[in-house]
Amino acid sequence: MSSDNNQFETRAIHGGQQPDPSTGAVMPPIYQTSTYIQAEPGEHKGYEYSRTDNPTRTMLQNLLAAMEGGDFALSYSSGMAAIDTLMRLFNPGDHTIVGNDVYGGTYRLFDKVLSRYGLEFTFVDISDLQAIEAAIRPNTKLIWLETPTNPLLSIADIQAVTDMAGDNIKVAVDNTFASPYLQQPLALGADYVIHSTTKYIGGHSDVVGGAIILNDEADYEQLKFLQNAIGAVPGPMDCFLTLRGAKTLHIRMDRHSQNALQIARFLEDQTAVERVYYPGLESHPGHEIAKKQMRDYGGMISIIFKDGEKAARKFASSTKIFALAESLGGVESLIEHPRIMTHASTNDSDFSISPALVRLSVGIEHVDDLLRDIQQALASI
Ligand code: P1T
Repeated sequence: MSSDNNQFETRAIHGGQQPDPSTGAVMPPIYQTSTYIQAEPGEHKGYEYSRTDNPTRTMLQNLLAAMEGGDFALSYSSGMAAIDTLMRLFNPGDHTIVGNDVYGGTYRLFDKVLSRYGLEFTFVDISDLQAIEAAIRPNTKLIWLETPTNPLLSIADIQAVTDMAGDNIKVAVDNTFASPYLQQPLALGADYVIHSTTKYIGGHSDVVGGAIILNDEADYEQLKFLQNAIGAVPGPMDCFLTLRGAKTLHIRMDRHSQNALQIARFLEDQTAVERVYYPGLESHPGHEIAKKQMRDYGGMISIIFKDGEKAARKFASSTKIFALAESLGGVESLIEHPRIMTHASTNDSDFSISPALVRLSVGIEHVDDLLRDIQQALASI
């Protein structure tokens, strides 16, 4: 898979895929079966039971590995299931350094669930290399980066962090906001890439899923064991939908990025807006690092309103094309209020989200229509 030397666009369409050998079907069949016939006990064609393996899932996993330039990929029933399974590589007493701006569900899983099983977490600003280094303890086993972060779009220098982590500390990158088209963490030294494939990879807001991509064979074997032992696997129909969506990732990401940059520049000039978070803006503190490690800057923007929560809520309720809904990364534009919606689980922490903040997932509609929608919503506040 990583020996596939084709460009990303070709790998996104053909990576790890072959026409179905029995029928010649060019598109992956949906193997809607839970079990497989055996000639004799233990004698089968590589598939025994669909929690363990399913051919549609195998094709999705092959594609995801090819897209991230990794040797192995594993698919899960959600991004959270992928994250939970990855964390089971670690043992009670192991310490993880995590960004203090991460998806609210990731914070909730680490702080409210996994900490009960003896895993230790320290939350730091991952755009600050010294802060990460200062948090390292003798029992630190993992550094967990989301970059760009959700929802503040902070940027971690992946290469600098993996260099600092050395051989004894693993580095995981949640690459959901960037997608494998815009950023390839394994090539920058990361050990694990995690995705909520619900987002840009699926791309059409019609399926929930997750993935882990990696190069280390021993870790892969352990994760494959855990995938079967825990059972948080996607069904064949969900694998098919994700596969179908993934093939157009590159052209969608180009348009998401173009639209978002234009909208971020427009928002920067608006008097109602105090601050715009978008790594493609020269004013963004992580812009130079983003430029170095990303192909483009993606479709996610956050904004702080000068008039606080009231203005943020009114704006989020007034758009007509941007739909007020959780999630991101689909072809359609979405808007949400993280403090009330996706990040409510951090409200009791030191890094709760400002009530004046609204997050946009900029879709691939015509940018003039999106700008007009934003203008009329600004006029309403
Ligand atoms: O929703 P799920 O597929 O389980 O993925 C969880 C997840 C993991 N990592 C990141 C960076 C994410 O943004 C998410 C999910 N995020 C949202 C639903 C959201 O609206 O931010």
